[in-house]
Amino acid sequence: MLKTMTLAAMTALGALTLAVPATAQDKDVTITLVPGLTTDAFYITMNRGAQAAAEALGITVDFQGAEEFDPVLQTPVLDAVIARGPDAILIAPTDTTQLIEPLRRADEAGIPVITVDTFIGDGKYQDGSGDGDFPVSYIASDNVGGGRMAARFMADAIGGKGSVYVSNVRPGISTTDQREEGFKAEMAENYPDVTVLDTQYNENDASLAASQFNAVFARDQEIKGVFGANLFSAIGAANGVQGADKSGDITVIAFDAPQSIVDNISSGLVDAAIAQHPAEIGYYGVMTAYAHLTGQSVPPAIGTGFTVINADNVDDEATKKFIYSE
Ligand code: T6T
Repeated sequence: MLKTMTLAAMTALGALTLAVPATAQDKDVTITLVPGLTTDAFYITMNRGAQAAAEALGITVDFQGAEEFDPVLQTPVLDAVIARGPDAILIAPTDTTQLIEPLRRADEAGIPVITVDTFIGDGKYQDGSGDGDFPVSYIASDNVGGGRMAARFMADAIGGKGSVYVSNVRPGISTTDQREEGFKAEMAENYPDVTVLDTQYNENDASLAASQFNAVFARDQEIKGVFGANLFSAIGAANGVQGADKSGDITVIAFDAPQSIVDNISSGLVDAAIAQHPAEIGYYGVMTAYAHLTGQSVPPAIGTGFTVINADNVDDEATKKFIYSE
């Protein structure tokens, strides 16, 4: 086939093959990762995965965020990032609606947006519907499924009956809303003798979550369990149970796996932690951005995994890599 090609055709083909991958390879690529907050072991671990991908690709990923999980603080950080003009933005938006317009500014400036961990709008991107349809892709855990897993562990631990509640951050965060939704749906569908009491919202403050446990326990001494729907909620729930001297009597199921929660599993204070794979989210987030920047089509959503840590595997060598970095 090649032998019969004219010189002109071969030259044209050569020009074409050179032109296609030029976008990202002809210059240094910089991707900015904007976490929900900078000091959370979950996002620190996500950045570790993102840096591993950056190293593999020979590109730069920088990490710019606010110190609290708050859309009012995240928006000016994002505006400053947009002004610097990275090639792509990976972001964990801290509110499903309040980050839509700020992220639209990035999109309108020609900076592709990929959301990691949390989503904006309905979380279904590039399907032609909804206000927040423009991000290229969403890379995250299955948070509804994770909430359902938490409910099953809780129900098994309390013998399928009794009152429990969800310690959560605040409404409007896609991840934690979906975990609560999954938890309640699983209980309603499969555990009719479990009563889920009102959710306690703690603003991502573990101390508040601990004092909320005391208040709930003061009202209902028969309470059987708490589901801490993210790292700070879980730490607070565990501290509350320990402070009330109820370790072993009241079940704590944690979402997320910082070292302190893993230590609490070893001591018996926490029954199980649903560890997300934040490094995987960061790694695939960067790979997806790079694929998009180099002209590949990318899936609008990528689901990452979980590892459940409990008394059975807490000491296993294989479990260690799922404990979040600090
Ligand atoms: O649970 C994670 C993350 O998935 C969530 O969106 C916010 O809270 C964490 O960062 C843990 O603190």
